[in-house]
Amino acid sequence: MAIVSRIFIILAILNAVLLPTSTIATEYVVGDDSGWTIGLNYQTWASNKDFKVGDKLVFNYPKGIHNVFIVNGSSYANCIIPPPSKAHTSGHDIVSLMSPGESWFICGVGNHCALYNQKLAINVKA
Ligand SMILES: *[C@@H]1O[C@H](CO)[C@@H](O)[C@H](O)[C@H]1NC(C)=O
Ligand SMILES: [Cu+2]
Repeated sequence: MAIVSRIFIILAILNAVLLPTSTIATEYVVGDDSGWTIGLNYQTWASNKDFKVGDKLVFNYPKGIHNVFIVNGSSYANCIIPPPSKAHTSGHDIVSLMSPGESWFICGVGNHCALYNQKLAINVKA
């Protein structure tokens, strides 16, 4: 076999092996071991991360103590809680980041958002 076609085959194999890993989705546990709670600064948590479309956020918390709403920018800024039917309440809520741009999340329990800053804003890259 000619050396050129051997090189071609090796490159094709490398491409098949390496390419998917470079586009693999990352799963981020919000707040890491602390989870989704009050008394944490989620902007600090997010600040060293590069979120991209296809990644996932995992919100861990004791069921019933917190919840998760995916909200718009003004709801985030002013802690406007959407209708309860929109809440994620499992205690292990996995949210896929589907579109590029800003994404906002708040807790809708009590005044966790307004008084305890339980809110997260991230920028999702394409
Ligand atoms: C943002 O979300 C809040 C809470 O659900 C809602 O009341 C408001 O109308 C929304 N604003 C826009 C611009 O969609
Ligand atoms: Cu909460």
